[in-house]
Amino acid sequence: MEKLIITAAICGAEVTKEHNPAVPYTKEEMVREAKAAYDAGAAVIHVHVRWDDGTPTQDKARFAEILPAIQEACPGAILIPSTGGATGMTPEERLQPTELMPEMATLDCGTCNFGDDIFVNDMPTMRAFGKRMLENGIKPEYECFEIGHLDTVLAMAKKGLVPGAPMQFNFVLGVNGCTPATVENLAFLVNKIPAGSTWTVTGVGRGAWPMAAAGIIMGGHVRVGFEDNIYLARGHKAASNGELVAKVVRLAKELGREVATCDEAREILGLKKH
Ligand code: KMH
Ligand code: ZN
Repeated sequence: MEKLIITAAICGAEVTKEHNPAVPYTKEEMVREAKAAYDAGAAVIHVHVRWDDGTPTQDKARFAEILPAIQEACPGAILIPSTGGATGMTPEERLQPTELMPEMATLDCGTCNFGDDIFVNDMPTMRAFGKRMLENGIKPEYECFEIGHLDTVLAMAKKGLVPGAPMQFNFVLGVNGCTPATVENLAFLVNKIPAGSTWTVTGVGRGAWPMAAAGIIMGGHVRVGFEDNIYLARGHKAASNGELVAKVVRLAKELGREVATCDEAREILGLKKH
């Protein structure tokens, strides 16, 4: 089986220090959490940024300050800035990190409920994001929260509206109001992706560890991190993103799957050598 790529989603836009005091807001905290995840075995860091008070932002200058600092602390790591941002942000606001020409960025594949909010990714938004990524040579990570999201982006790829093969999907399962984090749902999605694609699974909340185990044994890749889950085990909050990544490494070892280095992850994802 291909080696396992571990992604750390170190802060997200929704989780706060009130949920877990280790959630990073400042540049220093972001670097600390990224490095802890990298040192533990993460090859990919999914990056949202916040202002120092914790407010989520897609500000280009804030990304321009934090992405290089993370890269310096984590040589060779693949950084995937978010274009999802937080619910309620405009498409223009969300697209800002793509102006920095990252090698990858997320592309969210459809509108969905998101807890009490609605995460809007209508067709004009998706076409604009696809166009930007084609123009700027950015490989998208296609975020699918619902089964219909996958069909939508596959149809867009066929029409050349978003970058095509080899495609990287992230199945985010267990968001309140979206597809539940079950092995059955994950298998359904995985069976629909084109040959030669790669996929990652993200289990949200209590779905985190069952989905991590499923991703490992099904030959996919795994994302963990405070964006998705703050617990190392039931009732036990993680002290860092590094602890969450270290648990994936332990699970992989127990289940006989080797963990990919950054260089190996680049090769698996079809990215340039660093
Ligand atoms: N914060 C969520 C509303 C992404 O990074 O592209 C969207 C999100 C997805 O986190
Ligand atoms: Zn995200």
